[in-house]
Amino acid sequence: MPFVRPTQRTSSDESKSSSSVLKIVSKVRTRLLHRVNELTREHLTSTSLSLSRSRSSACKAPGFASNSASSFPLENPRQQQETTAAMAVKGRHSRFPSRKSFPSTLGFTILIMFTFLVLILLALGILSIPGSTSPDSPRAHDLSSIAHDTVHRKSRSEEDDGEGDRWVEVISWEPRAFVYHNFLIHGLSKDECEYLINLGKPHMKKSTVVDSATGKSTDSRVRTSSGTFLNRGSDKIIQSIEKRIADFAFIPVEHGEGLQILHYEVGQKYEPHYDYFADEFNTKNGGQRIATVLMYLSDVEEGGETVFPAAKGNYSSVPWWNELSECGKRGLSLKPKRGDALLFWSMNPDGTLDPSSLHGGCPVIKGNKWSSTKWMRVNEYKV
Ligand SMILES: O=C(O)CCC(=O)C(=O)O
Repeated sequence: MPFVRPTQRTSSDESKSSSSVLKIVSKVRTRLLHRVNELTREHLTSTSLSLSRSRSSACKAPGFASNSASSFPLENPRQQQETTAAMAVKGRHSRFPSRKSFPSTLGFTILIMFTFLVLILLALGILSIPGSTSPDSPRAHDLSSIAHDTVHRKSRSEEDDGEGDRWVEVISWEPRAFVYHNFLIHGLSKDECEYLINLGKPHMKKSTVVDSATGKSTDSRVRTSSGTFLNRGSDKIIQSIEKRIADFAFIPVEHGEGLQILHYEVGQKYEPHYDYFADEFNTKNGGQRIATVLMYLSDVEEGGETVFPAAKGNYSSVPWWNELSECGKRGLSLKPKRGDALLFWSMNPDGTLDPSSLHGGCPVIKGNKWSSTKWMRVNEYKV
């Protein structure tokens, strides 16, 4: 399958389309003005014609011809009467609008012009239909409101001894990214974070990346963490976490690769990359990677943020901006928080790859970072 990146809409495309809209608007305006002028001229002509006709018939005795250019010689009064009657009939079918029809034609033209103007203002976003947007709804890509755009769930402490509320937060629409706070149970009697760390710890190896030319895993300075994979569904706790991930992402458990446990020490990182593949070899089983759920198994004192350098929006407006490292300030970033899960999509709803899903793990500056990644495929991933 050829690797094709979808084209992005640029600001020059936008200015081209708005200049063509303006051209159309000015053309229509000129034509409408021209039509109004034409109607006005026709009205004046028909008014002066009927005025001159009524003046001549009022001033002249029957049987006398006028010298004016609009009159004609008449043989006798009877002939004149017939001719006047014929003119009256003809006048009713005249090409010119009658005095009565003129105001309605003009009114109709003005109405059309007004409707057209309203439509243009709506299309350009200068006008909006009342009730279609609320004054409280945030504008696209406005990230300042995200901290409290949440769906609250039953508190963990009410159902078991976990910590904190469970709630979902939208952190970005390009890429589509959501945080599920307190996704993993990390309470006194049950701690899924600790459980996953302990399962992975004895098997940690230097992490690898996929070589896009060969499709094979290779060692790289781009990714300096260590990690290991856990088999899908290998025990009850893993099954329960995988079921929760499937519910969160609306992607069946069977589409998921095995959980990966990752450990970053001070200075270790994962440079910005895509989770989708650029080779055919890695998509044979399950197709392309569609979404990722990244679970934080530990807090990190400093650094270690997950950063999206190509995210659209004013990412410096996030409420946690001042807590971010230099690397974290290079895009939309999330600070690791024990128990939280980040879901983001590598593909758009239309099935194209989303280049705004570029992401990386910033170097840890102080402390340790433990996390677990679940990659999900478009189709069933056979294990
Ligand atoms: O650790 C992180 O924050 C990023 C990890 C990552 O990019 C991945 O696992 O694909």
